[in-house]
Amino acid sequence: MKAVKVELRIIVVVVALIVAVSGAAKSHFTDAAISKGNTVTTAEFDIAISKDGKRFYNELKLFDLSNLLPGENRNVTFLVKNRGTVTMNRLTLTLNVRNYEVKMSPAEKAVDSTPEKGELGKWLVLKTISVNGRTIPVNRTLDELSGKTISLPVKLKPGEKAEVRMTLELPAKAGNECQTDGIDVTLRLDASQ
Ligand SMILES: [Ca+2]
Ligand SMILES: [Ca+2]
Repeated sequence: MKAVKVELRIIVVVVALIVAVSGAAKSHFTDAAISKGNTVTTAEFDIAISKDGKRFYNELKLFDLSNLLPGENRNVTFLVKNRGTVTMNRLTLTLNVRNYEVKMSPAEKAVDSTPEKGELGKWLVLKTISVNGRTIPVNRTLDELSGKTISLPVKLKPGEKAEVRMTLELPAKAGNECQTDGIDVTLRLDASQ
């Protein structure tokens, strides 16, 4: 009985092989359609800044204001550009301010008890921000604004630019404690869809 069973298995295997070989040998017309090179990519979001509108950068120093006097106004103007492929519907500006003492002048020493800490940011006011001539009042000191986000009234389509003007004022009542003081300002522009 055992020997018969083994023989039967062999026969089954041989039949299966014959079917497979005959299937491959059978010829007929065939055809196929192929689509290659299909891709999905994401859009590019790229905001850049410039001083003169000729070349735009991801990182650029924009201003160096010196010898500011109480009662004086100064403007800082720069351009922002959408270098990406998607409209930027929201644009914000964030200032980060670090105060420092350039030196302690004799008149300043009399009223300033903190030679390691500058006071200019406590006095210097960002009066307004204008975007393409549209002005929004701010009227906050740089210390008050530090770390806060200001929305800019503009939308930028791909390739579009906008001119931003910030008007800074050192009020006339600013006293000797901010003589020969300095601030280091980091401006950050954030764009979103
Ligand atoms: Ca001080
Ligand atoms: Ca000071």
